[in-house]
Amino acid sequence: MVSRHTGKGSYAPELMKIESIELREIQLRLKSPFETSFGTVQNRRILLVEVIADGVSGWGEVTAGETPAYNAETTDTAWHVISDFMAPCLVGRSVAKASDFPGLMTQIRGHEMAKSAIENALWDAEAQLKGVPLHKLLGGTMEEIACGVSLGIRENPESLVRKVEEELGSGYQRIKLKIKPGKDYEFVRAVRKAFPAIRLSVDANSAYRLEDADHLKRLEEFSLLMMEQPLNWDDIHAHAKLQSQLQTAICLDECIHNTRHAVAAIELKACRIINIKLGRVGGHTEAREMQQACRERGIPVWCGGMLEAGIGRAHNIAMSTLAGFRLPGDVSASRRYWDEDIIEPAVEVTPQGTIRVPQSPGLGFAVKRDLIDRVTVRRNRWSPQVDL
Ligand code: OSB
Ligand code: MG
Repeated sequence: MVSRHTGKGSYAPELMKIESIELREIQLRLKSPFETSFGTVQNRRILLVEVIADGVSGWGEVTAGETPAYNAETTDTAWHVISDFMAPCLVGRSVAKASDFPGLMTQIRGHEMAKSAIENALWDAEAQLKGVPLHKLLGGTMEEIACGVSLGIRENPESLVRKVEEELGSGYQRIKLKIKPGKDYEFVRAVRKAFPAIRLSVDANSAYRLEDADHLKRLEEFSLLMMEQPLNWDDIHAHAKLQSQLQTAICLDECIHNTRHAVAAIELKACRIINIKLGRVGGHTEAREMQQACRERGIPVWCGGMLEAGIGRAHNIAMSTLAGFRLPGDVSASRRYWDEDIIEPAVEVTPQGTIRVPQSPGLGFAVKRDLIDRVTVRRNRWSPQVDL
């Protein structure tokens, strides 16, 4: 029955039945290769989850990489755990709300990116059933979010400076440079010299060791807004030791998988800023709790990116409207990455470097099924066994 849910305000807090789950892999090529300290990617293998709940279709995106270089998950590990452990036990069940989802997953350790795709699809469905935009259902208060860009490692400082100039021309409010040993100091120096007043940060994706502290300290002369995840992907303790030696704020990304990690890092003084990624923390419920915990402790957060297609991007926009998101995120226009995005309209950025939050129910973007069908390379669908 769809009718009992339709119309703003008329929704009774009944159960939402998960009628079917469809998982598919799509392949999309980035407009240009993206290089980080752990490797280069151009051909993306992205999993999409479509949940049908009470006749409404909700979408989520798995933000895992193709290799386990950023974190332990990959496109294929997510395919495996969703197919073999998550979808079969969910389909046919009812939940009162999307935020009940983590409670159903307590027997599955880790695999946050796989969980996040399903949970976020349920959030999209719930918002549509209630007739409200997703950001409102989450409790978001901003109608426009601030955007920055993350720039991959480049051949030489000159080409990086040209790229920064182009992005600033589009209005972006903060520039983040990917760095690694040998491609750091000269690159940051060139950008800072060309643009003395911009908000500038760096992201090392775990490329340095604590012994590199003196080297990292040399970057302090560039007045960076933050230094993101310089040390090991799972080492909060080492970051605390480094933070005590730096004036520049450390921002943790890879280390933080849940609110407990965030609170530990804050109390240990391992960082002064946290990057929240929906996939890395397991979905909207955990992300909302984490931003709140950070807000209560005076730690600003911002929304990170994982080279998402439109569905992941739309979820990032909704999350970024929560009050704790006080710094520009890595949420940027679809056209920076894709010739054609899988949603419409594509995500666009204003000349002021902001994204206006859509106001229609759910994600607020239409999913381009024809395009998605064309780029799908495998799919699987679960619906309840019919008792005869
Ligand atoms: O560390 O933020 C990161 C991309 C892949 C893996 C890790 C990261 C990134 C980015 C890209 O920085 C941000 C974006 O999607 O625009
Ligand atoms: Mg990062």
